[in-house]
Amino acid sequence: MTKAKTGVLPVKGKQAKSGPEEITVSVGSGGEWHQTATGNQPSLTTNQGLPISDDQNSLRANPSGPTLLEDFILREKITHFDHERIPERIVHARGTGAHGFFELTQSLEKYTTAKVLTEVGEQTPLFTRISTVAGGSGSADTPRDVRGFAVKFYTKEGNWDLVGNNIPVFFIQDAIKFPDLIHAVKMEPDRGFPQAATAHDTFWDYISLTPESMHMVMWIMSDRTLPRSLRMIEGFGIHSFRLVNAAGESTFVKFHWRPKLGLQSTLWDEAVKIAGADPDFHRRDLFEAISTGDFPEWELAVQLFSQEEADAFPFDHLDSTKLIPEELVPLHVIGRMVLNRWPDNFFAETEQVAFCPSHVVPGIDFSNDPLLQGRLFSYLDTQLSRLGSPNFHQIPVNAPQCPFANHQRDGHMQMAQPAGRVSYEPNALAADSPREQPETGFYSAAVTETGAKGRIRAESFADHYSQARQFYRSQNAFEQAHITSALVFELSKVEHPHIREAMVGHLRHIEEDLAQRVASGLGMNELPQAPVAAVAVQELDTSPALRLIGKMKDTLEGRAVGILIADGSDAASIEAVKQAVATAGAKVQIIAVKIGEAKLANGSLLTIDSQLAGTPSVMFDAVAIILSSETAALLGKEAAAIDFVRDAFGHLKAIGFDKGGEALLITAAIEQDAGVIAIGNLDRFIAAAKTRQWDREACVRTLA
Ligand code: HDE
Repeated sequence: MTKAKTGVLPVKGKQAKSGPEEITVSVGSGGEWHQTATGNQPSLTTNQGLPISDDQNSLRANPSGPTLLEDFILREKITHFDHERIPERIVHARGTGAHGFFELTQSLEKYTTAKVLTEVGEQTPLFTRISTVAGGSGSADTPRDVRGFAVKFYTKEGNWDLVGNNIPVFFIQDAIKFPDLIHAVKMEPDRGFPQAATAHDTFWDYISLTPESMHMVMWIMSDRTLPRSLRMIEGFGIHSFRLVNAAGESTFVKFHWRPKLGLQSTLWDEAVKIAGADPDFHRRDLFEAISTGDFPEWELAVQLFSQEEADAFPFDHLDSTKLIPEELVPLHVIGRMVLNRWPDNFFAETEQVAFCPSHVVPGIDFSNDPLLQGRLFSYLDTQLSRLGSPNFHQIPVNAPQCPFANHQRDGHMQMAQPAGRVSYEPNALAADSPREQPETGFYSAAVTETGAKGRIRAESFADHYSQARQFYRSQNAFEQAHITSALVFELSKVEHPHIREAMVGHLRHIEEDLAQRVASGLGMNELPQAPVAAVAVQELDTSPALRLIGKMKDTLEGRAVGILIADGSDAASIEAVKQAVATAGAKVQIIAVKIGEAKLANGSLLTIDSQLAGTPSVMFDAVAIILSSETAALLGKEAAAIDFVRDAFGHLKAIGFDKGGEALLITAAIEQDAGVIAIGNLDRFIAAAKTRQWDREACVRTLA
């Protein structure tokens, strides 16, 4: 390399704090930049440790000649790059995760020997990954979809993986149906679309022929599948598990995660627009919350019940399409989870983390739920194919944080180097080799199994509509309208009329009015025939705990408010809104047509956080419009500004305004209802910002 020039580059921003103050840069004869190691910087090397003199130019026969095969440095670098990807997860490919801890506040000693559930005050490290189900790893964060909620506890007695979802029930009752369900929801195989969407023929064809999925269908058509933030979703272990105590007695348990910030969802139109404005909306939100020290937190709660109590339930708790209403078996909060550390490396941790429901600890055991039983096989198998080695437990994010030892040896990518000649047991040659622990080791609950073997679906699994009805009837009028409209939207995308008709037929068993509204939304003249139900639909008591709106908290904590301003805006008004929002625990962003600085009416300069064209109001929970009358007139001609306020209005958000802001609202034909508030009345604005203006909905869109 001929060095034409050598100089020193100042390093700007964040990097400068942790990294070197200056980087030495030399410019090669071809104009490319070289960064050369100084005394305290590490050498760039190959994977074999060979120092590299030039990482910008491959080895060529002469300045304009061919590249030589001999260039082992080029080949090593490119070969590694070619193998950078591993197979993405078959389901739940799109996800994000973080480290944190679980702290037990209530001992379950009466029920289990598991230390993680008995040692009050202990903090157990954990890694949590939250995902969508249907889309590929590059899909957007906000499609209508179930969210996976998987937690790996690194306990003193081995890893415990609680691999759940944000919905407490599932589509199917038996694991053997899972590949068909997933094939139906994923991209259609002949055309390769739609990505991350249930609104297509194969999904609804399968669902219409799978009545057991009707309860789950009610949940996925609700706004639960449109979360505002991953910090604002619940998590459920879904299946019944068993806790086993020191006397060997077992108790059934269901696990629930409840977000400290309460539940929040977006509206469908909003979720669709967020996907365009910021496909990483949820991932970014989690990253920003953790990196600014606003650590997401959930309570862990359990429902505990005996076999005798289960026998009296009007459903079978081993059926994953059923839930146990909180009103029937109350929730006991036993601890909290805090996510407080973002991974160093997305691939190494979030991508390579391998959850398996079969990872349990002594004192936790499985139930006979046939869906869970199938999962006990599936996850280990999928990790072998995804991570390519039976040694995937050695990857740091997967490795237990307690000592582990056995006689399993070798295999692809073995990282451990066990010494000695003994790799079997029993043995009398190595006194220090690992041995069984009859007292404290894992044991299964001693359950007696009787009955004839066969491919059988229990009769107690036959009721497919009662809990679907219970869920629908438990929702308020707004929630019911969203479910109904979601069904109309989804089925309107289905090309085959017989699938639409079959679905509306099922809905008749859930609620005649629901079926009627969906049929009318789909332009059907007559209600189709309902299919024969295997058993009569039961009238179960409604369960207010199943409502989403009921679980929203009256708070702005963890959320965001956007203030649209321009040159000439009033500094005091902006400051007052900023203060009030910050006091309420939310973030503020200042938006203007251009980034840089705005010159306010009093001559002061204000830094703009985001450009209007790239920051629609879907990014915020509420907005304030603070403008001079001149800039309001200019913005009235700006499509992005009109969309900003119209969308905020259409998405039922609070809108604060000053005199100039009001002029923009008038241009955008925004009616001043109870949620459109002069910012002179800041308390009212903040109170309205905490919620949605549900009553406005009837004025802005036609729901089914
Ligand atoms: Fe999964 N599921 N699943 N699943 N699942 C996977 O494992 C499977 C089910 C869930 O963030 C896969 O590592 C079968 C229910 C989550 O890494 C795979 C059945 C629930 C995640 C698999 C189910 C879940 C997965 C794909 C029917 C809620 C993401 C990649 C019996 C309780 C975990 C992988 C992560 C991932 C199989 C049903 C939750 C293929 C066979 C019910 C949160 O093994």
